Amino acid sequence: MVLKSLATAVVIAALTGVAAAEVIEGGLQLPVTTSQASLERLIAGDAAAWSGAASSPIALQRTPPLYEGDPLDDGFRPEATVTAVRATGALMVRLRWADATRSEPAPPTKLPDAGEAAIYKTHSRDISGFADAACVMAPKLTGARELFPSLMMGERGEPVNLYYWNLGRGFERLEAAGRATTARTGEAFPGTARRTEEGWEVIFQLPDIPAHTPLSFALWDGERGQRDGLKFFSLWYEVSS
Ligand SMILES: [Ca+2]
Repeated sequence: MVLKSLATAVVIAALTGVAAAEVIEGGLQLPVTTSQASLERLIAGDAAAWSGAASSPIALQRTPPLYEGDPLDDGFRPEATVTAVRATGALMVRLRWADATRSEPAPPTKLPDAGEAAIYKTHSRDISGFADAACVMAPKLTGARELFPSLMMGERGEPVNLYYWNLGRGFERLEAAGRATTARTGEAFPGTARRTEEGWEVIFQLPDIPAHTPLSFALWDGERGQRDGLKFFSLWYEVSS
């Protein structure tokens, strides 16, 4: 009787296993395809090199306004997809999203100082404009885990790598261990960005991050005044393989 009950339980578990696993895991899955294509072709966005890889829609949230005058959440979320390919010694992540505007701060301008014409004051940034940007966040502790770190840039004891692209600054790895701890490393990493008919396609060449590591994605539209913590962001997606 016990055995039969046990067997029945196993059958029920087998029949409902997929749904149960989804509930228990709780996390979103990021399918990963293994590719024999060269990193050069993948990072160049070569259609044939990426052709076998599945693209998944990214469910995006928006952070609440952080600064006075920041726009309120109007409910808009850009259409976005992620595609991941494991290649020689790297995890290639391609983000595509809709963005009607190519938002780039104006380059620094030199204005004559009020006193002497020979002295020039350089404006380091045009504060009226913000750059389009994107980021892939990964915990430094990679691999399978029961609990995911905080989406707020990790937390103490749970540092994260931020693979960040910005139209004005290019590709740069940042680090953080909690909100407002983001630090620049001065370290660049390979990536490409190009305008598409819909918006942006940005390809990140990440280290060979192992299966089951969670990744989270963030997008900024400079046209909407987005910068720093004001952005679109996703929950954690677990790298499937
Ligand atoms: Ca834009």
